Amino acid sequence: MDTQIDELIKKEEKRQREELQLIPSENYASKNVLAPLSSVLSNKYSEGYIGKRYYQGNTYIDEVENLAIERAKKLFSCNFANVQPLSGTPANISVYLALLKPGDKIMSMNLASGGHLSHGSPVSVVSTLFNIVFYDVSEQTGVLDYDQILEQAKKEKPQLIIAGASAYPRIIDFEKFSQIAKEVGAYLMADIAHIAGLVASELHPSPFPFADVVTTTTHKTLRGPRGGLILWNNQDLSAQINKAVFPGGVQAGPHNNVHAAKAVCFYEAMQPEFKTYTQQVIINAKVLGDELRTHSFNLVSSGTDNHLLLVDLRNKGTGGKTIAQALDKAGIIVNYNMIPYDPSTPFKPSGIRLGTPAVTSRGMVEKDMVKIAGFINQAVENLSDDVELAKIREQVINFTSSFKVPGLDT
Ligand code: DSN
Repeated sequence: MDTQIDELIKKEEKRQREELQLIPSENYASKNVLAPLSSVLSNKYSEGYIGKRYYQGNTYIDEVENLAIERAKKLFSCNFANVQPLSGTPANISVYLALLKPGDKIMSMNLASGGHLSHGSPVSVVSTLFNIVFYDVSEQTGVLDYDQILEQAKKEKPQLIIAGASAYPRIIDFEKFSQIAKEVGAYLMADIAHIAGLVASELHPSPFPFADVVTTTTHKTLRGPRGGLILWNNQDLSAQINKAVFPGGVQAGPHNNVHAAKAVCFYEAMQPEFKTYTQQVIINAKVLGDELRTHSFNLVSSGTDNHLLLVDLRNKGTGGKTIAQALDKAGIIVNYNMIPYDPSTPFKPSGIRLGTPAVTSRGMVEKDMVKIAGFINQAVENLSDDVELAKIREQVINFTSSFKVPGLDT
């Protein structure tokens, strides 16, 4: 045994057990999802696709990948799936390479409005390959304005429109996006990485049949292993999408252990208990948001329809980074984040982003959200007082100790 690594894993287990995990893109995978990740499936090379590998010995690897594909298609009600993307960004880049030529125009959500780096941020390779234009949420409401997006699309004439976000707390209307894309002759890609679990439970409208291609990760609200996934309906797109993933250059040898864990995750997401879970995720986010508002925290868009909250901290007189760091000292894990039209920079943004997928996986319900909002408020009121923050941390550890940790205890 590598005692150094073993010790670090134990420390991380303790951290995940004791602290409040409120990063909206994180979750606790079950033991059944975690088990295949450390299996012998990790030993095998299998470049290529089922029945068409560049390596021998892939009989069972093919069966694993086929099971993952069939379950993904069933879960999201679509015709085709590629389960090989290593994560969300490789999935997104594969789709761009499949559908576009270098220099084509992508219209996507601005990072500050809730978009994602891989949607064409200037710091991403995507912006060097393609011409990027961003749409924003309304400055007044913090919500997408579809009329304004249509006008912009007519003017910009993009070849691809991306609907999807990393920090948008409201329902995304994929049907409206598809009307806009059709009107300007663009493909529509939906990136549902954050909301995949809600879509799988029919608690957020599905991007099908509206989007040409859907990408997601499997480890956020879907509660699977770290990984990506591409879904689509039109067979005419199959060759180009699969070719972009491999051998097109985004990645080579697939991670077969992760395919198996994805298959388990898709199975789990089809069970009635998963819908009960995702319903509670949404209820918890609403309650947490309402409680934070009673402590005079301002929420972008004034609330949430999904699993996440974006807090505009400008009335607190302190930036998101300082607050996220103070909350960390108090055992409350969130991330600092830009807010729409943020007057500050991505390194010192004016917001924090938090969500309820992980705490709900631990069995927390409405009354626990009231408690969590109280801890957050207490910590923010004692930002520079390390002694007080340490006392809050003790209370947090005492609070979390009565909740089991999926993957460790259950
Ligand atoms: N890191 C993911 C998130 O937190 O939303 C996106 O890459």
